[in-house]
Amino acid sequence: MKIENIELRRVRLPLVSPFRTSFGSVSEREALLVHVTTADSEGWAECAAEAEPLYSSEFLDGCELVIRDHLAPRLNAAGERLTAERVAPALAAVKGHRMSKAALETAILDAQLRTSGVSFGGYLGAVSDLVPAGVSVGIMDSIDRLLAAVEGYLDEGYLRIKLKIEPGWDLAPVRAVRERFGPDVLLQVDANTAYTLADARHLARLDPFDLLLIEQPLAEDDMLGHAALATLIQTPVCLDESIESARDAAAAITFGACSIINVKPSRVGGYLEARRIHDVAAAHGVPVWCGGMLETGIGRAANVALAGLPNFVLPGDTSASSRYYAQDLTKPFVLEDGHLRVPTGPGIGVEVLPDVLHDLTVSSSDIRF
Ligand code: SMG
Ligand code: MG
Repeated sequence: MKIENIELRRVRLPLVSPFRTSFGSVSEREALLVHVTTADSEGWAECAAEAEPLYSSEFLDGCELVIRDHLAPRLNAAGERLTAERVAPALAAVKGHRMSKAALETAILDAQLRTSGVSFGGYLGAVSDLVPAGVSVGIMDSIDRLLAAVEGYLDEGYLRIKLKIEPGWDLAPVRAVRERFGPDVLLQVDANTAYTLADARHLARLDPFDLLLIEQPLAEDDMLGHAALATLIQTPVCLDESIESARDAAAAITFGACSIINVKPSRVGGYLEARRIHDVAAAHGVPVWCGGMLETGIGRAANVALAGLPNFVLPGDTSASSRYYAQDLTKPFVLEDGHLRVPTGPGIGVEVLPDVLHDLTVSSSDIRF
C-alpha cells in the first residue's frame, strides 16, 4: 500500500454534560483525527489522547508532533511494502507514544480493509453482531444528581453502570446506587489511580456492594500494589492504565495484579495489540471488556467491532453517541435493547459526515508522502 497523504485534523465536540473523573472535568472533547489517503482508498482513525496529559503521558499537541516528526517519516521510509500489520514493526524504534501509533495503524488498517472489502469485525474475528453497552458515570456534585443520571441511563437500557470514584466520593455513591436500584444492576467503579495501597481497608468497605470490579484503584506503575490489594479486598481488581501491551497483561495476570482487563486499543498501540491482549487473557481464563475514551463515531465503530470478540464477556464503556454528543461525526450509534450493533461495512464501516466534520474542525494539516 502506498500512502499519498496523512491529514491530521483537530476537531472539537461539546459534550452533552461535563464528565468528571478523579483527574479532572471535561465539558468538550477535542480530538485528533488521522485521515490517510492511498492510491485507491482512504482510512480514518481517532487518536484517543486528550488535550492534557492527565489520563496518561500522551496529549494532543504531543501526538501531532510525534506523528509528524517521528512516526510518519518511518512509515514513509517503508514505502509500498507498508501494510497495517507492518506499521507497529516500522514504528517500534520509537519508545512509547502508543496512542499516536494506534491512530496511524488504525487509519491504515481502515484503508487496507476498505480496499479489500473486509470489515473490522471480520478482520479481528468478531463473533457477535450486537455488543452489550455499559455507561461510565462521572463524579457529580451531589448524590441526588448521580441518582438522576443513573436512573436516566437505566431507563435508556444500559446494561451496566460504572461509577467514577475518588477519595471522598466512593462508599456513599455506591451505597446510594445499590439502595435505589437494587442488587441486580451490574455495577462497577473506576478510580483512575486515585488511591494507594494504604487505602486497602477503606476499599474493602466496598466488598458488601457486590461490585463486578474495581478498575485501576492504584497508580499505573504499581503492579505489586494491585497484587497485594487483590488479596485484601473481595471486589475483583481490573486494570486499565497499567496495561500497555500483551506482555503487561501476561505479567499482571501472572502476578495476580488483576483478574479482569479493560482493553483500550488506543492505550496499547492499536487493534492488533488489543487482540493479542484479548488472546492472552482468554488463554488464562481472564475476562476482558472494551474501554472508552469519549470517542466520536469514528473511534467507536472500531471499538464496537473489537468488543465482538469472544472473550469480551463484560459490557464495555461503548455507549451510544447520544451519551456523549448531540451531533456525532458519523451517523449516531444507537442502543438496541441495551446493545450496539457491530458495523459490517468495509473497514470501520461508518462514514464521516462531511458537513459536520467541516463545522467542528479547529485546524488541519497535511503530511505528504
Ligand atoms: O468513552 O465512555 C467513555 C469514557 C469511559 O470512563 C471512561 N474512560 O479510565 O476508563 C477510563 C476513562 C478514561 C477517559 S476519562 C476522559
Ligand atoms: Mg478506566
